[in-house]
Amino acid sequence: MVGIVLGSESDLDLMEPATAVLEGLGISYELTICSAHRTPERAAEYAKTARERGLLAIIAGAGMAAHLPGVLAAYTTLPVIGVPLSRSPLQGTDALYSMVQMPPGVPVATVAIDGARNAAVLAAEIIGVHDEAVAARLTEYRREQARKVDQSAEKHGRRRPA
Ligand code: RP5
Repeated sequence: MVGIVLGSESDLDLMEPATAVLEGLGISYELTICSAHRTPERAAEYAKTARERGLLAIIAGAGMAAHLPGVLAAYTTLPVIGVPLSRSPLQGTDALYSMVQMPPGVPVATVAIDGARNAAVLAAEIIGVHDEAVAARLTEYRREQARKVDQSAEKHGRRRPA
């Protein structure tokens, strides 16, 4: 199971792509809203109990001074994937720097700004190291992407003689 944690209800729309990917890959998840600044104790408790609750990875999305993934990472040795969200006048660069610049020894695997989809794929890849069924579904997911690109090439590709 994957844990998805959002810093605020206002982050929901930007994080839904992660749930869609996990559902498509047949991976169960739990989603909660928990703030590193407004509910710091619950954030710590969430991370401290994550492993015993059966989580294999945590995806944390937040904007602005986005300390949520870093705080979760401080309290667990599960992999934490951070999604910096474009919820600020700085359009997510603030959250990106906050997540990607973790101190040595406590990493947050940071994806692109608003990269919830890739966060879910990365979580699936982590699970797929030991779960062959998930690895097989990821292979099919890649094939499907390739098919779409090939279809686009067929539809829009052109050669214009001089
Ligand atoms: C962050 O501050 C949240 O993750 C959100 O992206 C941003 C704004 O939160 P709200 O004021 O909308 O609750 O902590």
